[in-house]
Amino acid sequence: MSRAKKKTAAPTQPGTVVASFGRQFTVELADSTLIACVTRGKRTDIACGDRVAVAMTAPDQGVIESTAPRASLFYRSDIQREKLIAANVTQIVIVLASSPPFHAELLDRCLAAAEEAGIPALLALNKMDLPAAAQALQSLARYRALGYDVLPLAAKIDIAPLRARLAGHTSVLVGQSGMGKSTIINRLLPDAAARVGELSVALGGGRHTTTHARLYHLDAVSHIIDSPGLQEFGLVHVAPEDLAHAFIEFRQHLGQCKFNDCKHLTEPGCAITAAVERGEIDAQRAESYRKLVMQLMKKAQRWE
Ligand SMILES: Nc1nc2c(ncn2[C@@H]2O[C@H](COP(=O)(O)OP(=O)(O)OP(=O)(O)O)[C@@H](O)[C@H]2O)c(=O)[nH]1
Ligand SMILES: [Mg+2]
Ligand SMILES: [Zn+2]
Repeated sequence: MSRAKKKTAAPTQPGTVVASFGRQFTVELADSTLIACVTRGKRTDIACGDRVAVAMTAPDQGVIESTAPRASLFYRSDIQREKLIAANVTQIVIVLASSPPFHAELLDRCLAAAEEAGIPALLALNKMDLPAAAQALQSLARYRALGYDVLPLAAKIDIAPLRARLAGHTSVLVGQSGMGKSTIINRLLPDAAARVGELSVALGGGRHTTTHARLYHLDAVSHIIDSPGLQEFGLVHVAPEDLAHAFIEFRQHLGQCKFNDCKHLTEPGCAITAAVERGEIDAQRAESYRKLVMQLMKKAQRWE
């Protein structure tokens, strides 16, 4: 038997991360108590929705000792670093709006990330009460044609259509700033008081914007995470061949290019380019894919 005394680990309690502020986290214990937590070392790879073990250091403070294996992880990555958005979600709700206009390229990136993570996505087109709504809905026809679920919504007027789609899920709301994510939270949970982007006297005329992810409970089996508005969405963690697969309409054409390692950029004999030319793949979607691949290749050059 070893003579070295085994260090006894501090007793821990299981909990769920319900808010993440960079290196600080709020963990909810089984009895609903909220604990302000830091991590061991300088770990930052913990996300809202993670199930963790907490060692208490004070009645309302603790240290996250470990995280449980995740059923899913939704994240983005740029050249410098990875940004974890939410863990263990079963549905990604991409919130779009008729006004301000949404960026189709960002939508394509969110969808590719959802495909890559194996998490189903729902496209919620919010602010259907505004005049620009009809045109915005029309612009989503091509996503519908691909099989993506599009839900027209006016969160301010009636949240019921979305509520029905959240039952039994842990959902994360993602999208650009100002699309109405926090408004959705407030309509679902009037007590949540999530800050929404109304003009604020306190902010000297500035707008409230969500600065960190937060998990809310809708009922015992349905949960929803609000997240800060996305300004960028890199996918440099995804290999080029997986990226092509994440654009679902590419799949049926893959393996048919002249070159085995075709990246579907300007290579001759590319089956994706041919499908775009025949009108079978939307040119804008192909362009979204190409921009992602070019970003990836830039990264590869850096590290080689
Ligand atoms: N007309 C209309 N306005 C809405 C609707 N839903 C939200 N808004 C408005 O859109 C603005 C932005 O709403 P937020 O909920 O703060 O948007 P957000 O997506 O949380 O924005 P970030 O936190 O910055 O990412 C606010 O002024 C809301 O009142 C809607 O259904 N119709
Ligand atoms: Mg918000
Ligand atoms: Zn190709």
